[in-house]
Amino acid sequence: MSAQTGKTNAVEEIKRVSRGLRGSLLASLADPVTGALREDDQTLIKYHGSYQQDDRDIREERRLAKLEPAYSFMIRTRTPGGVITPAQWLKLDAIATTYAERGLRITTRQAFQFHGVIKTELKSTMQAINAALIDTLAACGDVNRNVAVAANPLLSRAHATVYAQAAALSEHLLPSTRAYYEIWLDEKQVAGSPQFDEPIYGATYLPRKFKIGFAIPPYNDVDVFAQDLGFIAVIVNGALAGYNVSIGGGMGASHGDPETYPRLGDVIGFVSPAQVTAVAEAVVTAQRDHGNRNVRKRARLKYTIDDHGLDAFTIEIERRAGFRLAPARAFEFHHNGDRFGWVEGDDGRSHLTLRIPAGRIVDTAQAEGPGVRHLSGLREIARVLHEHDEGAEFRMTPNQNLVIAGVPAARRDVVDALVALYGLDGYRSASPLRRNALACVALPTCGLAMAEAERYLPELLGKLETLLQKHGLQDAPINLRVSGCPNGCSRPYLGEIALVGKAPGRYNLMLGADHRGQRLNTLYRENIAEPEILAALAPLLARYAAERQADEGFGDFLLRAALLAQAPAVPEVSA
Ligand code: SRM
Ligand code: SF4
Repeated sequence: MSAQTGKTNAVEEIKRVSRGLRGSLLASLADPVTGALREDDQTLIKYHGSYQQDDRDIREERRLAKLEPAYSFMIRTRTPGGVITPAQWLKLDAIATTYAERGLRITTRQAFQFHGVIKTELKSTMQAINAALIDTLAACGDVNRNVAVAANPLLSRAHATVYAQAAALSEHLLPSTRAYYEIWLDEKQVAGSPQFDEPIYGATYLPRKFKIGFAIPPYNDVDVFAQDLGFIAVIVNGALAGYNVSIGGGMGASHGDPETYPRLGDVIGFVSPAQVTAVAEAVVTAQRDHGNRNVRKRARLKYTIDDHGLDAFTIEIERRAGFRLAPARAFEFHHNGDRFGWVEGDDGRSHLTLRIPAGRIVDTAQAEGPGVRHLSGLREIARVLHEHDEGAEFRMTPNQNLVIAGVPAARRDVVDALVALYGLDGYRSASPLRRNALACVALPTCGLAMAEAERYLPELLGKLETLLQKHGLQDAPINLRVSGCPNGCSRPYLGEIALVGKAPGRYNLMLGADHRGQRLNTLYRENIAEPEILAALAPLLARYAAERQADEGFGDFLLRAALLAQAPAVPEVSA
C-alpha cells in the first residue's frame, strides 16, 4: 500500500510543531486578558481531553454588546468501558458541582463530560479529576479515544475479562508525551529524557480520531460496527475464546457531500485474546501511515479502507501484526439497546440499569413534587456503596445510561429505597421509545450543532409517544436517535427513526436501520420541521401497526414493505 503524499492540512502542521502536544498551552492558560486560548492551542487542548466552547445561547447578545463570546471548556474523561468506583463517583460529582454547569453528562462512549468550566479554573478541575485517579488524556484529538466496552450486566465474568483487556489496550495506545502531566499536574521535565518520542503515533499522531469498541453478544450496546476497530467477543462455555475483528466503521458525514458517509465496519477475521494488542497496533499504525493527511474530512479509517481496498488493508494489518487472522466465527446480536432494572449476574451479584435521559445527570425541579434528582440520588447511592466497600461499581453504558453494578444482595433494598426517593425509577413507566432514545449534546455548547438535540428530546418524545399511542404502538421498541448535525454523535445512522440536524428546527428524517446495529438507515425526507416529521411518520406507523409480523422491528418492516424512499445503499453486516 502506498503512503499519502502531497500538501498536508493545517492541523497536521499544528501537531508537527507542537513539541509533543505542549504548544503554547501554558502561556494561553496564563493569559488573563481573554477567556479563550490561542488558536493553535484550541486544537492541542483536545488531546488533553478538553474543548474550548462558548455559550451559543448568548453569542449574539454578547456580540452586540461588543463582548467576547462566553468562553468555557468542556472536559471529557478517559474511562474505558465507563467503569468507575463509588469513591470516584463522589469525587466527580463534587467536581461537577464546584466547577461545571449542567451536572455530569454521560456520553455515547461511556465517558463523563463536564461543561462550562472557565479557563481560570481549568487546571484546578483537571487536577481534581486526576486526584480521583481518572485522567482525560486522549479523550479527544487525533488519537485512540475512550475504548468502549459492552456494559452487559448478565455476563459478569465475561465482562470482567473483556473490560480488563479493553482497559489495558486503552493504556497501551495512550500517547507517551509527558505534556499532559507537565501542564496540568506540574510534573517537571526530566533533563535528558526523550520529550517527544511517540513510538506508536509518531510526531503527527493519527490523521484523525480513532475509536475502538468491544462488544459481548448477544448485545451490541457499543454499536461495534460504528467503531473504527471493533472486537466482538466469542464466549464458549462461559469462557472467552477470542474476538471477531471488525474494521472501518464510522458515522460522521457532511450534508450534501457524497465524499463523506457513514459506514459500517467489515468483519475481517478472528483473533485470540493474546493477539488483540498486536492487531490493534497494526490497525492504528497502518492508519497512521496510510490515512489521508491532506483532506481532513477524508481522513478516518473508513475512507482509508475504501481508498485502498479492504483486502489490501487486511493484508497490511496481517503483515504488521506478524500473523494471519483466523476465519471469523459465527456471532449473533439481538439488539443495541440497554436492559433496564435489576438483573442477576452470573457471579451472584445484582446489577441495576437506570435510564438517564440523554445522559444528563442533574436535579430537575418540578412545579409540584420533588422532581427527578439524579445528581443527588446517585450521590447518596454512591455514599452507601462506598461506605460498605463491597466491590460495587458504576458502569456508564454506550447508550448514555447507567448501571449500578455488582451490588451484593444485602445492599439491594437500600439502593431501591434511594432510587424511589429520588425519582430515579423513570425506566419503569417510560415507553420503550423513551427508554431507548439517544440524543447528542448539541446546543448550547457544541460549536458544530445546526439544530437542537438533547434539549429537544423530551418534547419530541412526548409528541412521538402520542402518535404511537394513536396507532396502538405504545409498546413498540422503536429505536430513536437525534443528532444536532450530520457528525452523528448519537450514532443516528443506526436509528430506526433518526433526526439529523440541518438548521434550527429542521432535520433530515432517516429511517430503516435495524435494532441490532447491523444495518444503516437511509434518508427519507430532507430538511423538514416537526409538523412534517410527524406527518411523514404517521402513515408509516399506521401501516406498521396493521401489517407487522410478530417481533418485527419498525426498520425491518419498512424495508420488507418497501416503504422507504430509497433502499439502504449499504448491505447489512452479517455473521
Ligand atoms: Fe462527537 C465532534 C460530542 C460521540 C462523531 N462530538 C464532537 C464535539 C466535540 C464537537 C466539536 O468538535 O466541536 C461534540 C461536543 C459537544 C459538547 O458540547 O459536549 C461531540 N460526541 C460527542 C458526545 C458527547 C455525544 C453525546 O451526546 O454523548 C460523544 C462523546 C464520546 C466520548 O465520550 O468520547 C460523542 N461523536 C461521537 C460518536 C459516537 C461514538 O463514538 O460511538 C460519533 C460517531 C462515530 C464516529 O466517530 O464516526 C461522533 N463527533 C463526531 C464527529 C464526526 C467525526 C467524523 O470523522 O466524521 C465530530 C466532528 C469532528 O470530529 O470533526 C464530533
Ligand atoms: Fe455536536 Fe453534531 Fe456531535 Fe451533536 S452530532 S454533539 S451537534 S457535533
